[in-house]
Amino acid sequence: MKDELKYGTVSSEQAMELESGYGAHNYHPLPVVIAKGEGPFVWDPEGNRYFDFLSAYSAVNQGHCHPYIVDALYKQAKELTLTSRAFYNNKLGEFEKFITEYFGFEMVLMMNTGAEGVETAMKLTRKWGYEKKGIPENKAKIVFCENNFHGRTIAIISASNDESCRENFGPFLSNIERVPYDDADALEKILEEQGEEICAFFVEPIQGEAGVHVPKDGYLKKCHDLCKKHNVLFVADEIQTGIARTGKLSACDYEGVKPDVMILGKALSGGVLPVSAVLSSKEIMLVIKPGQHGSTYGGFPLACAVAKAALEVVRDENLAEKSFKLGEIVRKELHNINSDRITTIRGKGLLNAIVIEPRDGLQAWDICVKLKEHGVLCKPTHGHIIRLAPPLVIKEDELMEALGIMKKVIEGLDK
Ligand code: IF1
Repeated sequence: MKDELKYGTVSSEQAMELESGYGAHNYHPLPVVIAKGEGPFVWDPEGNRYFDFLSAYSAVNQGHCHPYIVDALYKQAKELTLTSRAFYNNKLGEFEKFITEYFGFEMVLMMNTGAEGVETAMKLTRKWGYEKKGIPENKAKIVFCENNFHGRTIAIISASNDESCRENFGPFLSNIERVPYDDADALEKILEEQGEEICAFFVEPIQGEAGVHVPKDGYLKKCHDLCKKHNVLFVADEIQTGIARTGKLSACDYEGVKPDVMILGKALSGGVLPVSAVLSSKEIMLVIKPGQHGSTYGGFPLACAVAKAALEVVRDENLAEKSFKLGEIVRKELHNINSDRITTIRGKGLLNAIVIEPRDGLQAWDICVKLKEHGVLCKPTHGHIIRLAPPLVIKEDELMEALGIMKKVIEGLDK
């Protein structure tokens, strides 16, 4: 009898074979296996160390396995993990007060994944549209942006124009409109034409998946004001841009915009377990009555303990200020890379991306593989864009070391 592999002792080779043999092929991971994480670093089973420049798509802003967050998980896990909302528990109410005061809203509805947060916001804004705005039954429309990414449920991909997210998953939801991103005039036009039946406008303050597209200054403010004028709810999806990632607590803070509804996820729990939150006002939130929406794990005691600790880390370690300062260093150093393969550098705080011109058969993917071989992990999005998003706890000298590796690898392509 072949020795059963003790769980977690597999080699990189074995880990990749096992995933390929037993797991759905719904991802195409970079050929690297992670066995341990600490701060901005991860290690493979063979002990090689890498800088993590993806941060699990901005879910690990506080760094891998942050001791304060893991300790909160450990303490709560020994006390009480899950009650369901059939009963009260001693953690949810305290956390709801904490998070609403932390972000400046009146009420919160806790869910688990980001997609569930977006779905919740879609249901909430529709219900508000019927019961508060007076939109006729089943006529409510929601406006999204071209090239959005809000998750992978059927309702959310109904709003997507990315064929790879939609192919053969139809039929899709109706009453969904899309306008070009970073074009307030296009939003104004649809609001003037169909505003009576539009309940909400959903927007990412920076489009992450589309390639870290930063809109022009004032775009969010203009959209917010247009929504106000047409009695349409402004919904900010801050699942990737929130929690200090872009150099402010929320990306909307750059324009002083307070969304009617804000959706959080990912780093809300510091990458420890899935926690999402929909924040809004009492007037909007209370349209959902008991029994009309929820989830077994939504806001469970373990999530509340972990998320409170994760937010305390963001506050006490000044991660927004760090992200802002280090982000300026990143963009400056990227501009110092002497290679015309890099055609664009963009981002805010520690959410950045470089656009790589494919040449000599070398795509962004190949460059990511070379970077991996030199100890930096990142991944391309949409073929030729490499997103660069290290944990916000990275130290300046560590950041400079990683950027030095990028400079060496990318300049080395043309030597
Ligand atoms: C994948 C992308 C990033 C998000 C925004 C909602 C969600 C996400 C702005 C849904 C999730 C993740 C999903 C993950 C890869 C990653 C991603 F490439 F898919 F688009 F980050 F850009 N709103 N983004 O970015 O949250 O349900 O995943 O918790 O699906 O491949 P989730």
